[in-house]
Amino acid sequence: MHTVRVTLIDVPTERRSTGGGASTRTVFRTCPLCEAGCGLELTVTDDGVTRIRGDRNDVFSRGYICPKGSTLRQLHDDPDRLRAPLVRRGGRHVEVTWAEAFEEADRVLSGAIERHGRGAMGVYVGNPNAHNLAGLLYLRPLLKSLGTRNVFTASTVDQRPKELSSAWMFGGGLTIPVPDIDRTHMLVMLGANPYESNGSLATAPDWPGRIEAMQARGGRLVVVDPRRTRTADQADQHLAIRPGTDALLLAAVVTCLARDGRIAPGDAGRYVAGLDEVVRALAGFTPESVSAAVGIDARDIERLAHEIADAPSAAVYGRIGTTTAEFGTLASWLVDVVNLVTGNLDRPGGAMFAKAAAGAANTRGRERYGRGFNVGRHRSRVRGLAGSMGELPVACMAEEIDTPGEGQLRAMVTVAGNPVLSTPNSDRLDAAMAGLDGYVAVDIYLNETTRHADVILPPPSALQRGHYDLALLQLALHNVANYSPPVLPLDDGQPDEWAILARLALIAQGMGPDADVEVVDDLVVGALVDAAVGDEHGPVAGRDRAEILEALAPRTGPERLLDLMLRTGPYGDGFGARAGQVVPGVAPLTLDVLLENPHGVDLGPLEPRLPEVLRTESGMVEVAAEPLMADLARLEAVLDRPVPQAVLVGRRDLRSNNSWMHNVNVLVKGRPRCTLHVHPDDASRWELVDGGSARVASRVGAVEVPVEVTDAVRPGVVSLPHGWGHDLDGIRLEVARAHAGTNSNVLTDDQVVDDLSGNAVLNGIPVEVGPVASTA
Ligand SMILES: Nc1nc2c(c(=O)[nH]1)N[C@H]1C(S)=C(S)[C@@H](COP(=O)(O)OP(=O)(O)OC[C@H]3O[C@@H](n4cnc5c(=O)[nH]c(N)nc54)[C@H](O)[C@@H]3O)O[C@H]1N2
Ligand SMILES: Nc1nc2c(c(=O)[nH]1)N[C@H]1C(S)=C(S)[C@@H](COP(=O)(O)OP(=O)(O)OC[C@H]3O[C@@H](n4cnc5c(=O)[nH]c(N)nc54)[C@H](O)[C@@H]3O)O[C@H]1N2
Ligand code: SF4
Ligand SMILES: [Mo]
Repeated sequence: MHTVRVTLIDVPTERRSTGGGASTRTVFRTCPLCEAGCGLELTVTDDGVTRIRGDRNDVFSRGYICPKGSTLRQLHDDPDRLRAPLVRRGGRHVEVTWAEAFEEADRVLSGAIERHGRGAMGVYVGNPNAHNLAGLLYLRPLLKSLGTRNVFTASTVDQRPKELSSAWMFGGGLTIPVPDIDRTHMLVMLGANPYESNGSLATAPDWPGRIEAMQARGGRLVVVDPRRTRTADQADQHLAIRPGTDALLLAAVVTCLARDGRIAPGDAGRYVAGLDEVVRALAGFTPESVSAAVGIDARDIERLAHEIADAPSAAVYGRIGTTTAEFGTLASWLVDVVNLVTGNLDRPGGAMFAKAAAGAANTRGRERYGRGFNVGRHRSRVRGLAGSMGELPVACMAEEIDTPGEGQLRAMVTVAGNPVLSTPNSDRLDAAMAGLDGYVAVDIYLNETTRHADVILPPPSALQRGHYDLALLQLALHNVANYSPPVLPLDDGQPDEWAILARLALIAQGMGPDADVEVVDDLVVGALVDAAVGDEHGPVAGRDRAEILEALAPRTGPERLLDLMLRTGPYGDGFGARAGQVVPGVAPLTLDVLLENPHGVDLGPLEPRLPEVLRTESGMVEVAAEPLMADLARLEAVLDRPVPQAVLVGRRDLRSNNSWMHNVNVLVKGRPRCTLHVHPDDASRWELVDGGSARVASRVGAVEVPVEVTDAVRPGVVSLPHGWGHDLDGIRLEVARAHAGTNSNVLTDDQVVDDLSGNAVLNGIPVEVGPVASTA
């Protein structure tokens, strides 16, 4: 069978030395494991990668690295990482050749399409796709070829609320303002713990260093979190909010400022429509009226409001604790409203928009104006949940599979996802997936989800592919561009991940397992070139398609697409159209320019982008977008709702990464990390002891977990991390199994979502907690 390889390009600046027969080279690449995007320096010998440390010369990370960064080597060497495809035979997964695997994938997918129709096909796309050019660029042809609307992604257990509020306000789902930490005088952080997570929806390496530098300049950090996290420990003030109530807090901040006549949007105000309407609509949410519900003294709310308004600059930033919540979209919106009314939107030191070198919708087409944005054009079959951005909320995936009837989901494709551990009511989803009529997984592990697959197609390891943070650099705190070529070659016969996706697309189109994947690649690049030459505002408007394609040759695969996007991007060479430098000292960008700069290219600090960044119909920041305003009634209704005995929230640990890095021994050794944090007062009330076990039950499930008594969690709140529970049959994760932990998503409720976005509510889950009933 014909396999395709991305041409390995030698880094011109890499150092090579030869001694004792073994050649040693030093290469640089961006870490793809989390959103921080740190530069790594790798030592590579004939035996493979022998050392990984932070790249001191990286233009963005300057040597910073976390304990996960150096484990790219352990991940590559992990004996459990799949190197050959698996198919299920007689209930067991066995290794087969790539040709056999694609034939089986064809039987499974074409068979399911024939038996049940395309409407019965479903797809789940997981988080690592956001860090992978293959996923970002070649999933679309696969989804199109499958011809189904049952598309689910990890976005709806994550940031969908922020994408929606941004799309309504600014006209683009990734047009998300990021906190300008490096220049701000005050950072207010809600539901984020970058000392563990390394930051999210705001790309920057070394949050701890940046925050501490801000404080050393005299800046203040305020952390709003029901737990006293490591980030909160560093804060000048910690407000231990009641889970799920950030929208109330932020609404009260706005009202407090309005009462004091301090609504002052500054320069951004010129481009804002509907601010008065918003201020009026929030008037009922006062520090006094929300105080009991949010669990924060009204005076502290007033003080917070005044401090933000008084600071020479301030940036309010919200993350997982605010988005995976009942009012996730309102909270996401109100974060930006507070930034706006205090004059901090789009100014240095406030919340600003990155200008990415490649792939950003807010640098394409006509400046300022766009088409507007809607949700709910497509609704889920069983519950009628609103879809958005071409996807349905993953909280309804299980019911779409296990509820019979016309349109029932009967076959699945998952790509880099582990929804059995990462989405709500996992037991239900686990059972549902076991009942599928066909399932093809693209994944590096036989894990809790892929154990249900008929075929598992493993892509190469991260060290065997090129890397460019196409998505995350759109949210960077400083404009940079950095491409890393593959460090190690592909194994014999191993298709690259993009080629796996392309081949599945051909299979889904009914073209069989042997069709030429280059056809898909050519279609993808052709469509992008057409869009570029058809963009009358772009640098290659009206140019000849063949000429552009010729200029991109002989590259193929993701690198060809990236070169195109860089060259037609805001700093690109425009294929000759842009001769002068956009950024002083930086040559107009092409992929070759990035290859010549293995430590990255510095494109400068963020600059104000209003109004050109907008793509709204009106050309204004639509702060009073109708769906947001309409949802305020739902928020008002919770003001006097009774408080449950206890609510569950999550947490992250620096040495973990969602569900899939627990098979790396250096990360899981030591004390167990999957414990239930319980406040001492609650522990005595519920008869729990440190080191003992607790039973935690929610509407949908119950678990038994080890207890860690700590005053770092607010009374009435318990915390359990997600991504654990590696004790299921049929998985191949030896290290993880020995540190199995408990799956917190057995407790989260698939029926409770943020109504506006359909995003799962993973924090603030009502639970009952008690001792484990002693057995004989
Ligand atoms: N080490 C590590 N790093 C990671 C990941 C990982 O699993 N491990 N995952 C990556 C991914 S996919 C993401 S999306 C990012 C997430 O990045 P972050 O959002 O920084 O992640 P968390 O550490 O979960 O922080 C969420 C915080 O919200 C708090 N919280 C819970 N409920 C509420 C609430 O109602 N209100 C408020 N104000 N706070 C609340 C929690 O106590 C927690 O401290 O991290 C990324 N980085
Ligand atoms: N209770 C609770 N649940 C949560 C969260 C929470 O805070 N609390 N956080 C949510 C968030 S923010 C997220 S993003 C989701 C994540 O949800 P998912 O994306 O479903 O889960 P991951 O654990 O990231 O699983 C990634 C999968 O990709 C595979 N993989 C890793 N690298 C590659 C690769 O290069 N190619 C391919 N093809 N596969 C690869 C891994 O083996 C694993 O199966 O979890 C969510 N779930
Ligand atoms: S912070 Fe994130 S990007 Fe940086 S080394 Fe750690 S895992 Fe990699
Ligand atoms: Mo995430």
